[in-house]
Amino acid sequence: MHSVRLKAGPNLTIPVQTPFSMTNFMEASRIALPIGTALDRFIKNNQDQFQYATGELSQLLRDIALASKVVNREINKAGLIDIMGAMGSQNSGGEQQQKLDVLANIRFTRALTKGGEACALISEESESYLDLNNQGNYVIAIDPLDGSSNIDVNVSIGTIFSVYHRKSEVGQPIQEADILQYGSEQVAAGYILYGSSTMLVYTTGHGVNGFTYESTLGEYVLSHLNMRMPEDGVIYSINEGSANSFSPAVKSYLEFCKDENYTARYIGSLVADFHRNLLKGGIYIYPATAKNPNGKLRLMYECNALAYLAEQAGGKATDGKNRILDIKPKDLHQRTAFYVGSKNMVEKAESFI
Ligand code: FDP
Repeated sequence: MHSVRLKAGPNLTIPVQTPFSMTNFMEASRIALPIGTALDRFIKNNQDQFQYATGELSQLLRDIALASKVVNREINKAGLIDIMGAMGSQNSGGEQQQKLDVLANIRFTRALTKGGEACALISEESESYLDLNNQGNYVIAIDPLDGSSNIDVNVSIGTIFSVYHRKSEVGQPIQEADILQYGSEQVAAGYILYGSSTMLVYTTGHGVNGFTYESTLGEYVLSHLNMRMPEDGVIYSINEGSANSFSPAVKSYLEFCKDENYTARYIGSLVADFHRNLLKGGIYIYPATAKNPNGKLRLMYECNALAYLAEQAGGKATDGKNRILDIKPKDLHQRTAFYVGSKNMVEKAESFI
């Protein structure tokens, strides 16, 4: 033990005992500790699992990761500069656009345009799809910033993305068949959760892996290898404020949850509610309501990606009856009821519908 003297005021010094050997040991272990596998290396090491031109998908994922780092930086500055609050404009669904929604849309669009791998971009923020580059092989559907109502109050928000391989030949104009694909045709999907830490979670159809953003390194580092959603759980997430307009079946399922003493958790940010249920087990439900008779959530850039991730992690996703990934989209901004989470919980909920 060493003793050092700290100045506590103009004339006062306080002796402090510092365990130097312990400090040195901790510092040495920190330095010796491996950082872990960075996202780039992980993508590269697993390229051969992917059926198409592997380098392109890797580049796409890197573009998304890079844009998410910029968005993450802006979100972290949200209280300091004028990027909170409404833009005064509306998105494709007639909802108020927040400044950060618009900013995130610009960042992801720019990254995907410059990357060159994407030929078209479907976004919650744009009425029709964006024709990016006829040479690109991939169609991306994205909700650049999900959970808008939580932006101004420092609560977790997210980005959700789906990746499809185009059907038409490269160089030809984009066709409707390139855009309106089944969720089951996704070749990759994922989300970024801007929470107490920022995480990127994705799948290319070979399980689900999660990466935590190490801000001092500017890298996503593998933190959750081969994520599995528990088959059962005790958490149910639903906006019960709308319960008056739920169907009798949904109401009875909620009674069942209460009889079972389940725990209610509803952040109101789909990505955050999904992520918690992925780790702990649980069910997220957004059913049809009087206000949203077809459900509120968007099939193409919210539900499909999460349904793919859920299934890849051993969970389940339906609209109450049908597998989400088997719903044929007729419209870019189509809505659906959404039941997603632990397999047994989703099946139990379905038995009420
Ligand atoms: P938001 O409208 O705030 O963007 O995707 C839409 C979404 O959030 C989900 O993230 C969230 O789970 C849900 O809507 C919340 O809707 P309610 O406020 O109707 O519960």
